[in-house]
Amino acid sequence: MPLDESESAITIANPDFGSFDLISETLQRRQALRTTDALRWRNRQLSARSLHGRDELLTGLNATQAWIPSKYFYDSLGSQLFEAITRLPEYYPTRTEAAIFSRQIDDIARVAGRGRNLIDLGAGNCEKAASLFAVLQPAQYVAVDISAEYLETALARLRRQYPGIAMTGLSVDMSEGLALPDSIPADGRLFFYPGSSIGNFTPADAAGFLSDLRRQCLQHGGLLIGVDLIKEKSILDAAYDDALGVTAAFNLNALNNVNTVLGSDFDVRDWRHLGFFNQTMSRAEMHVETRLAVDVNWPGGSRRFEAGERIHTENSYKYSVEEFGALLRRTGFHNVTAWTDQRNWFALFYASA
Ligand code: AVI
Repeated sequence: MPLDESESAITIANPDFGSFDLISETLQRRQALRTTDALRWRNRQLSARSLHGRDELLTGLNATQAWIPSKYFYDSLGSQLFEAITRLPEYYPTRTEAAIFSRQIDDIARVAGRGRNLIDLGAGNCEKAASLFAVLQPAQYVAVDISAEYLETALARLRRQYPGIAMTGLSVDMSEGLALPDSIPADGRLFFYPGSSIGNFTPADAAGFLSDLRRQCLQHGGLLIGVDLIKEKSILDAAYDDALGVTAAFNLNALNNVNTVLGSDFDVRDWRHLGFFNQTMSRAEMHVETRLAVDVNWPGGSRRFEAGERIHTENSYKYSVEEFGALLRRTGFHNVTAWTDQRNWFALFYASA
């Protein structure tokens, strides 16, 4: 299928949908609302951006509306809980994305191109990218993740399996920007960002991140990215508040991790998990809420949380295909192609740099 190169359209590669123009009035109104909120959250994050670890945490915990950066979910137990979440019946994104890959893999490889330098952002156990090696035949594989230890184990295994592919592991906290070393050729970079992790950025920060990626591609660069789509509230509510309570454990475990980093004395039994879809903001939100008034102490400080007070722990923005296509184009990408599942719950995008 020829790609649509016009500025205002996106090619939907699912035959169930036709090509169409973007940005209706409703979309613009929703975007404006989200931008205002995004700016508020962004200002909070920006003033905390130059801070790290303890200072960043203290800024969030002392804020009028307290917050904890979502990276604190991912200690070793948190990473395992997240893996468990991806297998829950309610958490559809992982398996829906995998189904799109398996149905559309030949078309994806044709559009994204073979023999590129595949840069896997948030690689984790590298399994998603490795499942594409046979079709994408990357010249080089670069796995980027916050956890160096996790990466090295995964890469050691992959190097034995695929001796013909040069492999590099980079331990980077992507919430602080992404700078790639010169050893990674600037030409032929294919960035791979699956799992809708882009949803954990505000739209404003997502735009900044995508522009950054765009700048890091020279000749023949591109981006293959998974994005969770807006859908019925009840489905999203369940995905972020599952019946087994795994997401609750994942959320509350952030408090344990904060205790480790900060030396604080959060008692998870005093807190309960909240996970729901905020339709106005087009995002799933997670919070922890106190069951009773509690004083939380840490070396050099403390804070009283009144009963029912919340700490905001995560936003997971949901987009329409049109909105995300527009975001890609605004950040300098073109030739946008999207593949969706039959229910239109999740989309995979390829965009040329
Ligand atoms: C990693 N990220 C894309 C997940 C999400 O859906 O936003 C994290 C998550 N939070 C609750 N469940 C899963």
